[in-house]
Amino acid sequence: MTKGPMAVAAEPYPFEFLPGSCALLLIDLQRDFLEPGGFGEMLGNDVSQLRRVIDPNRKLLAAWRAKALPVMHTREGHRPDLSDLPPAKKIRGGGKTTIGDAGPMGRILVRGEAGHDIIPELYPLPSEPVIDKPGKGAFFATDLHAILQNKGITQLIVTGVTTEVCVNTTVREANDRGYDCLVPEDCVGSYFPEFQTMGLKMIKAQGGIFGWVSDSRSILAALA
Ligand code: TIU
Repeated sequence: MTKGPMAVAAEPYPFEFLPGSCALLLIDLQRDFLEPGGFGEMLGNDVSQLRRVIDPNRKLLAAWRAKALPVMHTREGHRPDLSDLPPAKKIRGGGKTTIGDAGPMGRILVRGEAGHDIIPELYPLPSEPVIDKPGKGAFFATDLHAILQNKGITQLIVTGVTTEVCVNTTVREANDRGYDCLVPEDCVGSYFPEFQTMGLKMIKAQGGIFGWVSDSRSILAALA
């Protein structure tokens, strides 16, 4: 396929980029997942696997802001009274310390706590909607779909963590709701290198069954 002027080099084929209809959606770039001493590390995960996404996301975010294009952020977490925390999610894993308990940066994945908030490097501007979601997908039990529809958005650049969990779930939910999703591989991260690879392959397989995979450099080039 030929590459048009607003096409982003991507797999499995170029992504026809419509900047006015395309939001940058940053998934769960929260302190508890990315920072040393947070919940992610407490579970035994290597946070350096996630921290490499910070710089590419910062560049993409700066470009979106410079062009006044729509930016949205999500956070995974629950109400302080845990009324939106499914009991199954609370006890999954059988750990001593679980969601809602006191953790290294406040109560784990509870809204309003330090660890639940977005890392300072990628902190939202007051004008950028922040979607607080109780699940892995950003569409479940949130107003994201309504906000996107009201803004006339049909395409999403989905970045953040983790590739195979909240990024993949959100891309699948978005796909079923009619959005075209592009995932820049340097802007998404997994604690597990094999899941990073397979999580991206699953999106772009079978002719782009869930969407497209590219990188921040190709998106910035199309935007320039
Ligand atoms: N945001 C997100 O992906 N939540 C997770 O729990 N991810 C894990 O990989 N555990």
